[in-house]
Amino acid sequence: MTTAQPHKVDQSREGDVLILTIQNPPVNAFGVGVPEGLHAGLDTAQNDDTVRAVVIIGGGRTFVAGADIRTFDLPREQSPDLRGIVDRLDQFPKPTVAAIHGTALGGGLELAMSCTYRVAVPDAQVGLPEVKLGVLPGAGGTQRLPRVVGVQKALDMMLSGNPIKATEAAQLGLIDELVDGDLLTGAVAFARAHVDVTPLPRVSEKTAEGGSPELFAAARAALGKTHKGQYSPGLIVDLTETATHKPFADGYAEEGQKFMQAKDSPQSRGLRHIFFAEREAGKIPGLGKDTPQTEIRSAGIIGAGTMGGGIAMNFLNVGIPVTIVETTQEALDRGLGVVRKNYENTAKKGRMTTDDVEKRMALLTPTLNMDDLKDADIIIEAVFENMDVKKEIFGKLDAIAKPGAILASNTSTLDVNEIASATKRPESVIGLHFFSPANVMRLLEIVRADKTSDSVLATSMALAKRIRKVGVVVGVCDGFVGNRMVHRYGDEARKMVEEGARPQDADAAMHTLGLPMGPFEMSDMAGLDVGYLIRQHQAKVAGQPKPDGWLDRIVEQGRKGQKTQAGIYDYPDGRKPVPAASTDELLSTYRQEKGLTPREVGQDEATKRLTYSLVNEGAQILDEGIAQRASDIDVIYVYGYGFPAYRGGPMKYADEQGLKNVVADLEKYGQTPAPLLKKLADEGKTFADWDKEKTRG
Ligand code: T1G
Repeated sequence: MTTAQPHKVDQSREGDVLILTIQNPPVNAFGVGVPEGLHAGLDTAQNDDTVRAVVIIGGGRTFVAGADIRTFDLPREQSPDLRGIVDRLDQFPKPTVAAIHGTALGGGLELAMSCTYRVAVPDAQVGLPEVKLGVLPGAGGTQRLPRVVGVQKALDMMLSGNPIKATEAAQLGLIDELVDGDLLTGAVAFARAHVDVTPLPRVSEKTAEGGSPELFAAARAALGKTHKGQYSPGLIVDLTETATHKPFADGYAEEGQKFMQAKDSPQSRGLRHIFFAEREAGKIPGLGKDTPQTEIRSAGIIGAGTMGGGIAMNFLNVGIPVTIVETTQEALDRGLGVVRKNYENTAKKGRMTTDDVEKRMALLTPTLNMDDLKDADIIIEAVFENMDVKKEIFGKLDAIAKPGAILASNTSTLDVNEIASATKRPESVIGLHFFSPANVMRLLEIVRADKTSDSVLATSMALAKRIRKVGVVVGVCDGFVGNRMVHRYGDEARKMVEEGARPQDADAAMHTLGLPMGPFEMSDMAGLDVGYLIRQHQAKVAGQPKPDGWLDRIVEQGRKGQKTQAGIYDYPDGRKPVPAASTDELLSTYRQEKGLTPREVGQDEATKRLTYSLVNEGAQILDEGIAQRASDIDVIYVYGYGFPAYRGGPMKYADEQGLKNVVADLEKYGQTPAPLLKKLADEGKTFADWDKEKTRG
């Protein structure tokens, strides 16, 4: 008989076993109502002598996926008391069995580790991902995990934040039994088989094996590289070390304090912001689950260059066959060769088998004939950035593609409305802007053209998730969102150098902020000639004089960037940028000729000018409706341009600095604040406020 509790835990009986089923969809986060329901269940178990064991299981698709992240900023007394439950289970007088399917993550695994036993279905996953939210396991995880799986494995799991499969967890002793067949049946049988065990085994009474001063020193040393600029990883190492030489209670108390410190850090706020922003980005007002979608069973790609090949890999990786078109056999062979080589490199690193490589390559069909795309459910054009060429291709596709096929362009800046005008089916045309390398970068800008149908948009969003991309809907304008903002950022960086900064000063400022590359390292990597040709073309079209900026002069010296081993920087080893004397000389001559008096540009000024140029353009983009949310812009910058997730993205970073301060600094350094930014600052609001008001409609 099941008695549904006013809380989020149902109680039922299987003979002498009490079953507590957590019902908090969609992922059984340990939210308000869950601890209360578990306490009610444990009271039943404690006060009823006919109950000899307890099974705790998740309702729906998973066990507990962790503490409810939305409650982190609640006052302590309103926050669900996970530690209270964990403490009670740790000392519970009757055997308790956590029955795991789906995921047991964070507080979910901590809950399970405080039970007497843990059983799981083989495809379940367990882990402590708290570091990805800028915190640390706060309900005993740093003290229990090392006591179960040993110090090194515990550090690997807590610092990577990645889950392990239940099969591996069983080998490590973290899972006591794998259940083939029905989980609940298996868990009840396991509980029954252990009702007479005394004393009950308790994880908190084990010892954490395998620690050593060298191991912890190495773990700390690695953090500078693996978790640059982050706060909670160091605390995780400290607490793991504590678990090796202090009593459980002491380590547990220390963990509680350190968790509260980490939870209130700007880095945790940034990482939690991105966690939810990524999920919000997938929601499009007006598009619900009932929006019809096309089933994508096959894809066609036009162009087997770096982008076309990389895009193809995303489909092959999830088993979607791809027909790839080129104009010459040589280009086809080269393109397929690159795809194969990428997979073989992955196989060499042990991340896939040679059999996997062959399976993926077997799904890739090369052809010189565009007619072979006639049955594809989606066709992605990935040729070079020329409108005439793209329109010609889309005109041909219009005649070849089957009715209802999605016709997508991978353009990074061009007008998707104009591309769509080359077809008689503009409702089927959309932009899918992949970021290079397309098989690695997770961001996918989904460019909604004026006539793109809801069904094509919904299908594209679902496809993004299926091919493991983070899809963000953007509107049509030059550069959409990411590249439009980066153009402004590049303008400001070039202006700073005109005023006296060295390129490496601008790049260093961004490194300090946590970006892997600054504006000039990025330009050198992309190729300086790309921007050069755009500037020359734009000046010609506008009837303006030929541009003669310092960067134009560098290109005219034949220094096109990393690809020519010389650009703004020199590349003696082919990859690592080294400040170039020739750039210093060119700048000195340039400034003399232009009558520019160089001045020192400090790091604080450089950071503000560069970061706020992104924020300012982002505010303008929001105002024009090109992006749906400020948090969407954050997702674009974190996943597409390496903005540190622990800063939350440029717009979140601006909120943290205070928009009034951002406006003051923009004006101080000669940039005009965008009207929306100015308005929010004047009203004492944040971009987050704007998002809330906007989504409230
Ligand atoms: N809290 C609140 N909401 C959550 C949540 C969580 N822990 N996990 C997911 N959601 C929401 C999510 O926002 C989305 O909402 C919906 O559930 C589906 O999620 C003390 C402090 C479990 C692998 O970090 O990794 O425990 O958009 O789209 O792709 O030590 O969710 O539908 O409104 O991601 O199937 C540790 C985070 C917390 C796990 C499922 N746990 N979640 O993936 O669905 S900190 C985590 C995930 C902690 C303790 C500490 C994934 C998933 P909406 P989804 P999915």
